[in-house]
Amino acid sequence: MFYSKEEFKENFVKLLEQQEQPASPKTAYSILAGMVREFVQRDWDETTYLYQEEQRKQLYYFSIEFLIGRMLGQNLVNLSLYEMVSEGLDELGYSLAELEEQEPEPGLGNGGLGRLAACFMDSIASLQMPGHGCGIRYKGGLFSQGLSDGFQTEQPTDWINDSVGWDTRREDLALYIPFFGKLQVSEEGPFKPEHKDAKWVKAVPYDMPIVGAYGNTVNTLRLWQAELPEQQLLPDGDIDAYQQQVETISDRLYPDDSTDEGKLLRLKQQYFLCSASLQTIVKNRDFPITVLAKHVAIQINDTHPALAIPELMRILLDEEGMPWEEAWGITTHTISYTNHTILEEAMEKWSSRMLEQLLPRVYMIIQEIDRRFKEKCHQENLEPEALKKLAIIDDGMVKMATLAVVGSYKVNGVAKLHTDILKMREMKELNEHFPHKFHNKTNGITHRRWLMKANPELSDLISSAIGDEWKQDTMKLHKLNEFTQDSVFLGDFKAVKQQKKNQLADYLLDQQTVTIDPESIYDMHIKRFHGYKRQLMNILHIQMLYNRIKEDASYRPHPRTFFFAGKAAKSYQFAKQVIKLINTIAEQINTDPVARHHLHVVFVEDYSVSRAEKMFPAADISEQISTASKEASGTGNMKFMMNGAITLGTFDGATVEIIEQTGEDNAFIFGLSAQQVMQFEKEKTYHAREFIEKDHEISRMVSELLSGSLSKGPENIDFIRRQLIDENDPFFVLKDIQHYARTHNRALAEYEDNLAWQEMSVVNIAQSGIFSSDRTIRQYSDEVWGLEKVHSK
Ligand code: DL6
Repeated sequence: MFYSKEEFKENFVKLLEQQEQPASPKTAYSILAGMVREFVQRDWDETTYLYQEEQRKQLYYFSIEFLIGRMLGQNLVNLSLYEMVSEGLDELGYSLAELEEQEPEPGLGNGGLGRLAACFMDSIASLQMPGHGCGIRYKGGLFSQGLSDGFQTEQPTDWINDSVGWDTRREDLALYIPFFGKLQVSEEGPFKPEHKDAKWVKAVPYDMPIVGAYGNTVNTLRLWQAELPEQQLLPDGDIDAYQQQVETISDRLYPDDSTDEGKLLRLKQQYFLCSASLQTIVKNRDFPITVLAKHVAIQINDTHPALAIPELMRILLDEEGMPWEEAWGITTHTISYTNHTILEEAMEKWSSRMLEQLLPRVYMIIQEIDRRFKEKCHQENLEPEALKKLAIIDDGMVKMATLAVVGSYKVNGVAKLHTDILKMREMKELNEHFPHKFHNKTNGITHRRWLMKANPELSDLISSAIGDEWKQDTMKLHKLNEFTQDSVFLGDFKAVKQQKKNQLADYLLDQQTVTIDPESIYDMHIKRFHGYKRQLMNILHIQMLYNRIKEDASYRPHPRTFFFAGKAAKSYQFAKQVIKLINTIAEQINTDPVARHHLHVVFVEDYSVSRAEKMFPAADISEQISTASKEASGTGNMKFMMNGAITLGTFDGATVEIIEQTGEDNAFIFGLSAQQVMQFEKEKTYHAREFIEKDHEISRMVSELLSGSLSKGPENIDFIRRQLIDENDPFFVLKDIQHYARTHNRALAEYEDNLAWQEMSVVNIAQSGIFSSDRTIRQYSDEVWGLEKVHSK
């Protein structure tokens, strides 16, 4: 333990001296992380004890992803120890920033949904609420991305072997999960199916402390690891092969599910998470099972943990011996569901055959849920089309979103527009059937990581102007509105922004040997690669700018650096080709003797939480250019806003609400509205070819693209060609690109007026408080979970 700088230094040095000399930064990191881990242990034990003592309702957040990022720095911030430790280390000749870089980063998520789960964990603990995460301890997180000749490369990661161990193995809490086998039902006595010849997997929990700020609450993130069970549960045959099969369950995040084998593994992961987490909740309770819903709330983060519904039913029916109606009542008062996407391809469906083979009893329960629900719907005299939509099992497939809605007491979308689309289109029939289930909870981000930790310079500046209260209540950031005309404050803000831009330039010089002009406008498009996120439109627009510079000697715009960062899913060829296209266009522009003074394209490799922390604070422009109606919410948009970047985007997802906060004068909005997109989709009246034929600039750029000259070979753009031409440009790139170009021009002109730009930035920060995940969590707690704050001291 350490309560002062001197005490910290003394302890640190003592531990350091026990190591080989000179101690490497890695060793120094491990020592420091170990000290912090020990520091939080007492509060963690106390929080756990208090939860048991006070018998308060507990939330369990089930998520297949938790993109938590590095822990050391964030824990120090939340413990209010960051500055003290940083100074202490400085005095000992170490740099805290350098030690933080030694921490292996657990990539236990792909993007938005996983990072949201991590922000929620931070907010729940910081609001001193009893809420815990349940996930999987993937040995290899998301692949690490590299570039080879402009193509994405993928290398496996291994954060566990390299880690200091923030998590603790809890062998005492291990459980067993059955897969495959068959059901045996005895002819006599009550219906009681027995699961025979199952293949057993041992689930071992690893608990990670989630350190809340401002108090002493330390909640738990429980990550399950799959292991070989003990002798008596082993199947006959080759044990080594079985061990390998078992361990693959927690081996990789999101196995490639383009094959049946991949699908089966993914389904195993989902059941493994749900069964292990539910078994622990039920087993370790100290209240009668009949009042489960009073003591426990379970939030399922998208449909990946939707098997929690039939699994809880199984436990209540088979293990607790309850009648169906009672079990159903408890289940549907305990579980609630968040939807994160309306994209057809992301709506999970599992083959009935596969489910039945892998989880015979669970499938039987799903069939019964479906049968009973169909029976109810039939009584409503609905049209056959509506009945089909309401079916859980349809055409040999189980629709997980429908199962999730039917089995939950509340269902939410993640931004107002997204929830409206769910209610009015994607889940219209379900919403009509359950009019009180659907509600909106606009996402949020933890300002403790995305502002206080990522941008201490800006945090200090804000506090110097309006005091510190905003850290506990981000709505207090509103007070910054009084400073939007204050030239001294605006000047200070500009200096901070410049500092962050310089830091990023230094970092990228060091990491990727790219030289960036810190005086240029930093324009950033950082997120997963996907057709609807329209990285393609961005790079094609850049090519149009390049053409203009080459053709028009009077066109010499203010220097801009266009940053791209993000990963493409391994099997998503279109997205991978967009990455290649960006890199070849970048090469052409960055080496052009004239253009390179005005445009610079940088692809930041291996986007991760820690890289994001360096990028958001340095941005001037936040690219939020998804096809309207397609982005459920977005959370990068909020991270940019909180750091004073100006949104250049479409009216989509939570960007709509960002603009509601800032006003259109403090953002740059363009493009089709969600209504228009949906209209075009319905009426099929959009014809991309017209834009190619009629617009000279588009025509030129598209023929360059299709010739393969921008991508070093036509074979490198065949998926892009297919989407843009054969599939008639489903994301309206060519429809929106000219409006996008004009909007960029507007932004550029505005940037020339320095003061006006700083003013817009400050308005953005001042209005960003509502996007703290603390607000989101309060809303979930008040309107869905019913948690109470627990004072841990
Ligand atoms: O809700 C978090 C995040 C949203 O901000 C993004 O708009 C959305 O794309 C993302 N969804 C996923 C996809 N997962 N599934 N299914 O990450 O969720």
